[in-house]
Amino acid sequence: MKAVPVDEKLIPTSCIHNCSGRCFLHAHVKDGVLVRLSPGEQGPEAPDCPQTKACLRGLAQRHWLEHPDRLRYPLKRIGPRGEGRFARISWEEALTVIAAEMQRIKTTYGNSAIYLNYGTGVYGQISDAYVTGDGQGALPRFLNMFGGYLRYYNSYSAACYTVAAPYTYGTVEGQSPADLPNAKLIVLFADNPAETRMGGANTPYYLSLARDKGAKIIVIDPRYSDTAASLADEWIPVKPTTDNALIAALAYVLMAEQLVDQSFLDRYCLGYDEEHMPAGIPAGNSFKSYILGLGEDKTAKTPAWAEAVTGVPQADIVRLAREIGLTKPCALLQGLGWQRHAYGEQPVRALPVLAAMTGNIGIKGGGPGLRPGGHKLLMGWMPAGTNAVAAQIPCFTWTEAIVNGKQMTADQGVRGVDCLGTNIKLIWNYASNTLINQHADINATARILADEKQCEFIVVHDLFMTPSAKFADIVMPDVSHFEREDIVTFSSGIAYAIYHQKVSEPKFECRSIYDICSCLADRLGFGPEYTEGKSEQDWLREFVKVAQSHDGEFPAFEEFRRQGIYKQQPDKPVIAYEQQIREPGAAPFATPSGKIELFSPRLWALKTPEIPAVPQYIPAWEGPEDPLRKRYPLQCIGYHSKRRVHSTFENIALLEAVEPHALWLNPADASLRQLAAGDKARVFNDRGELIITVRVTPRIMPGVVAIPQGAWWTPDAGGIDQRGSINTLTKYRPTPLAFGNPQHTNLVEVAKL
Ligand SMILES: Nc1nc2c(c(=O)[nH]1)N[C@H]1C(S)=C(S)[C@@H](COP(=O)(O)OP(=O)(O)OC[C@H]3O[C@@H](n4cnc5c(=O)[nH]c(N)nc54)[C@H](O)[C@@H]3O)O[C@H]1N2
Ligand SMILES: Nc1nc2c(c(=O)[nH]1)N[C@H]1C(S)=C(S)[C@@H](COP(=O)(O)OP(=O)(O)OC[C@H]3O[C@@H](n4cnc5c(=O)[nH]c(N)nc54)[C@H](O)[C@@H]3O)O[C@H]1N2
Ligand SMILES: [Mo]
Repeated sequence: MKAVPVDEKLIPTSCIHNCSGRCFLHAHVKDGVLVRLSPGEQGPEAPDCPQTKACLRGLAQRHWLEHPDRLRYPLKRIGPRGEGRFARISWEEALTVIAAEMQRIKTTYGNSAIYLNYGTGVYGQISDAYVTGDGQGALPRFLNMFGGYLRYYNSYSAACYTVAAPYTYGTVEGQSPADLPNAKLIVLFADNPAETRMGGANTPYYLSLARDKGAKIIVIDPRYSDTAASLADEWIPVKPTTDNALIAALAYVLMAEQLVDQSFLDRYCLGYDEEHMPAGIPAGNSFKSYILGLGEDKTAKTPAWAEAVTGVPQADIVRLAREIGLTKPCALLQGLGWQRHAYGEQPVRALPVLAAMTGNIGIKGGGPGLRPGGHKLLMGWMPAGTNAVAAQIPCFTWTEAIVNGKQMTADQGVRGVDCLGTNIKLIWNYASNTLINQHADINATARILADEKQCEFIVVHDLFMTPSAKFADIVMPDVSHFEREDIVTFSSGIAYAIYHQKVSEPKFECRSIYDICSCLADRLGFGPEYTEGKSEQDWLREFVKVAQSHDGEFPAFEEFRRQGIYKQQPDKPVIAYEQQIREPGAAPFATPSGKIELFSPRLWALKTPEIPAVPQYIPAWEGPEDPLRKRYPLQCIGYHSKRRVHSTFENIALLEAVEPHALWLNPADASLRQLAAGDKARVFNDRGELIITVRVTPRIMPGVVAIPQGAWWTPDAGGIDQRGSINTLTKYRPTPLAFGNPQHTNLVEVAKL
């Protein structure tokens, strides 16, 4: 046990934010006050059962819990919506208004007009903000009992990934990160785990073990990311949105130099070459024909062709292809950065082709060219029952559903009904800054939200007066997870559950989501059904019983609560699609053909040029080939930085001191604009303008700039964002198949302020 002063109590707690981490922490509490956080004790570090590795953000959370700006009381809007003027009200008044508005909107427009917005600020079996799977937790339970609500599907994280990858494999299976040390070569495309899969996800840990064992690591990214800087042997910069051209040329070289595992392709894949196409498809449509220029575009995807598109020198492309073709096993990993683009579906399906061409699928040290996966721990949830509203929209399209929901159909991604039939009239925005800050095209969104005739009622439940909270009609102050109990689980190389005890008493008049939903349920006439007379801890006891029923070693409730963490130590790492490769007859892939569909008949049937049946390079709007570059010559990408979790922790000054928010700009682009490090610059396009400090660095390729996503939009009187929120510049244009968010595809100009 840790040595602590006698007057300090150690209480198990966690980090429950959306960083792909979920770390176990100890709260050091003195006289009821949190004095510091330290990494929770978890026994020795071991590759088959690694520790969750708390980061600076997690350890700095005292500054967040005790922040002077914490919301204290319920508030109601007193000025025009979005202006940010509020008056304190009582909970009585807040709950009365919310209940009345819910009733009014239900009666006037029906339950489908009530939208629970995407949010990821809180994870937990009771208080989860992100509506996953069948949509469980306290808030969905409440809304279902009220008659249902309009749900979203997809995420802002991985829309293209989760929609496109199953067209190739039928399912989405990732290889355990614990298997990475078996690889001889690891190539990361648009993947920055050193910043985005730290903590419990542990990918940097396994990458460093792999490197220690002699594996070569290559990073493909327009930025020399922290992953490239800290873990890689080589960095290959590529122009954003052009990875498909790079992969096509890699495939071309593999073909030209006979580095292709033809027997793997013949045995397991559909549509690699003309000999393995489904019946009825005209010649020239296989992947190989596309690469060799025998298809419709009559363009061979040679390294010279790809150099012009991607900016990667042809010699580097040839060398990389040889390395991938000759080094086995090779793990090809994709991040989510390249699918948050105009045609984000395309790279997702392209990397698996390389994995198949090199026979790396289903083997140790290799992998399917997807993202890391692993084990899952089953835990009970606060049951939500069923949602009487069948309609679902892609989470990115909610602004469209405010304006044009009545007409939205499958063409706009609507599922469950033929036509949505109503516009969104009420938004419940819980633990989310996606109402404005994290959604695309902030200025357009602000105009939509400001119109009270469109969306008639907005409630925000948060800890701070975020840019989103400023658009609320009623703001409710939440307790943080340090002020309530819950269980949070995480799946990665290992699966684990953390019990976070209450560390300090709720501040001011802050109330949890369960508390609020219970009070509202009372007012709306289903209080007893909602709570079943149970406290939060009563529910948690039930959830643990579920975990115990799946895992005989799961500890008793009291022990789990006292310990704070339970880890399932896996027997062995998951090797994705191992069975399908070992027993092809007995275990087909879950695609219609049972094969790995490099050519997808289902996509072919869509007959949409923007959704080809084999993954292709499609020049992006606002990509390097868009004529708009004459006016806005720089590609502006976002990325998820270690500084924040999205917009959460934006207000912790200590973290800002560690990594100040800044625009990455190559020295060549800086000197063209007479900009020096530390200067303030304007970044703008037709959608908006922001002011940001410039970081002049060769860590970003010329022609590309980067802004870490998540800074809080802070418009001045003229609408110019003074802080540098990248969504001031991003575009609302859903991707063609997944209706995903292309928030990394933007053209801008930068100028000295
Ligand atoms: N341009 C651009 N935009 C992006 C992205 C990008 O890469 N580029 N990434 C997208 C992705 S992948 C995602 S997942 C989304 C994330 O977007 P969001 O899910 O909106 O995540 P956050 O911005 O962290 O907002 C979480 C909110 O929860 C609040 N919160 C934290 N703890 C609590 C709590 O205990 N109770 C309550 N009630 N509130 C709490 C925080 O104060 C914050 O306002 O952003 C997307 N937006
Ligand atoms: N510290 C921290 N960790 C996080 C989060 C956070 O906010 N903060 N958010 C979590 C969440 S919800 C998510 S979804 C994940 C996302 O995590 P990631 O999958 O890592 O996503 P990004 O940071 O958007 O992009 C990864 C990399 O892709 C690069 N990139 C952008 N465009 C392109 C391109 O066209 N081609 C190539 N080759 N590279 C490109 C970017 O420069 C970046 O380095 O991170 C999670 N982890
Ligand atoms: Mo995400």
